[in-house]
Amino acid sequence: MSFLYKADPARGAVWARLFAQRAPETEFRLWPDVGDAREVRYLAAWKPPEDLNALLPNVEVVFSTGAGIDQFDLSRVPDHIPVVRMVEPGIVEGMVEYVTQAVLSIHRDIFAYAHQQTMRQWTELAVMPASERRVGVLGLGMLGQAVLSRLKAFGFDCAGWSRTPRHVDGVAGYAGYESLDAFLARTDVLVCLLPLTSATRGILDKRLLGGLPRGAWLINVGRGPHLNQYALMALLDSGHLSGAILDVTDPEPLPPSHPLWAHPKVRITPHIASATRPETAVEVVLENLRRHRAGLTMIGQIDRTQGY
Ligand code: NDP
Ligand code: OXD
Repeated sequence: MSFLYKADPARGAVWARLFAQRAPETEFRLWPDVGDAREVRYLAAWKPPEDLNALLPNVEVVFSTGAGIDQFDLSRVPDHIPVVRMVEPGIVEGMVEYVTQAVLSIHRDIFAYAHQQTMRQWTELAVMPASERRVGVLGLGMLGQAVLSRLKAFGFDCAGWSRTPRHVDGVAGYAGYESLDAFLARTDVLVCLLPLTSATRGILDKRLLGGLPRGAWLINVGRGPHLNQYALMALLDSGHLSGAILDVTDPEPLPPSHPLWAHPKVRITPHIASATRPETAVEVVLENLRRHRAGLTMIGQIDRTQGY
């Protein structure tokens, strides 16, 4: 029984070492060294090969090496094969760190001070109590919930929006499109942690961003295609929004001539908010292999009808 890994080769080498230590009975193969493809039962990939069915005819489970699954063309994965995304503590920790630093940088005026520094200016700005800063997270899943729990501990006034009602201690919950306007109207810092699906593509548009109070900020750590980048720039230029921190763009990377690169109110990072950590991810994958053999639902198994 073989397990094939098709993603970043340097990380793959770490997965290979961990598999050798933790599951020596499983033969671990690193793409493109597929070997006898008929022996491959499990595939872990950032993007599966396009001809998955023809290339790996005996695959029983396809794992995403990321938390998101939008990079998969699910129509090419036969219906009987379960698709499992990465639900593991390492990726959660990374996202909590990134969003916390982004919210705190906004909250403590780090961008305004960076601008002051370019002018050799030494001016104190008033500090707003965290309890008066309203943070709202789109997406109350694995990542949104963890981020909100940490931000709550700083005392921020927190809310979250999801498709179905979710409870997070101390966080105001909003569910469904009928509650979106009310959620936006109380949000000074909006964090997007939605999966990219047909329902959420382009959701961060003129209407949604325009529904935020004047002076609000956007942190997009979901996916680039959630955001209409031209609507964002128009709202930044009109002063409706104060700034944006974008870890994801469309496309990635943006072409050198793209106006977002040089926009004074935009900070860009190259999709590094979080990544699967092999040490913790391999444990979850091994648990999932056990569950699969026992006929149990796996951790992170997606609902194909929802696309996440
Ligand atoms: P989950 O699947 O655990 O959670 C998704 C959340 O979004 C759920 O609360 C879900 O609602 C909600 N949601 C989905 N569709 C809608 C909709 N149409 N309307 C309202 N709410 C909706 O995902 P994760 O938290 O694990 O990850 C979220 C995303 O973060 C990933 O898909 C990926 O795109 C991105 N990501 C980015 C990384 C980066 O480095 N920038 C790293 C890792 C992930 P409900 O609870 O009702 O199901
Ligand atoms: C992910 C990502 O989805 O890295 O895991 O973006």
